[in-house]
Amino acid sequence: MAAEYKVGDEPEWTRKVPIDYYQWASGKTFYVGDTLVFQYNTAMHDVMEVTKENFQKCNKENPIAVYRTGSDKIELKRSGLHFFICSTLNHCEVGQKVSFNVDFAPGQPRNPLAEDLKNEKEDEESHAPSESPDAPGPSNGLL
Ligand SMILES: [Cu+2]
Repeated sequence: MAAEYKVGDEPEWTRKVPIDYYQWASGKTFYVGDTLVFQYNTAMHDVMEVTKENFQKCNKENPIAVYRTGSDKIELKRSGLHFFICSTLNHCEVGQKVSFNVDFAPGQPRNPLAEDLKNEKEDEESHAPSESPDAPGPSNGLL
């Protein structure tokens, strides 16, 4: 089952409480399909997904995505590293930032999005002549 995580385990995504977001994330395993919940006062904070480089520098230019509802539910749709910061003033610099790795759950399709693309591609290809996968390849006789 996909899990839902309130980021930092605190009521709010904030810089006020000395929350160590690194510590929070390092004790968990995140899987594709899990959801992160960021709750915060929109006058004070927001959520930006950024690249690793921008995460390290607290660079707010060219974010991957920006969330501003104050109650953001972000589904983790891809595996690999994810980086989130608050773009307000110096909040990122004082520690309002979180990064973590996202894995595939055991038995989970390696990449649901890739599967969708693959299926679409196969649909297209089924209309065109293609090599039969059952046709013996040139090296089959040697194996
Ligand atoms: Cu903030």
